[in-house]
Amino acid sequence: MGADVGELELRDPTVDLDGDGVLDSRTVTGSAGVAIASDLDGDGFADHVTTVEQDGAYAAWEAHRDPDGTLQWERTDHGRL
Ligand SMILES: [Ca+2]
Repeated sequence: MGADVGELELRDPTVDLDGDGVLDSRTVTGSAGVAIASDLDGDGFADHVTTVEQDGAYAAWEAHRDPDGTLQWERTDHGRL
């Protein structure tokens, strides 16, 4: 995960993270750790991602659009569990 990852399509969400009755989030497990991706505005693309790595390092990211339309991910939190 990084600021220039770009659009992350979110298919088949399995969790209703914000409790509005719409499935909006999905957990993905890989060799590096776990990522929770959420599409809270329902456009089919993730707008929030939280990662937890095998060593306990975590980071939260939010997607923002620059005035020219370029998608940037901003790290909003990080640390170690
Ligand atoms: Ca979205």
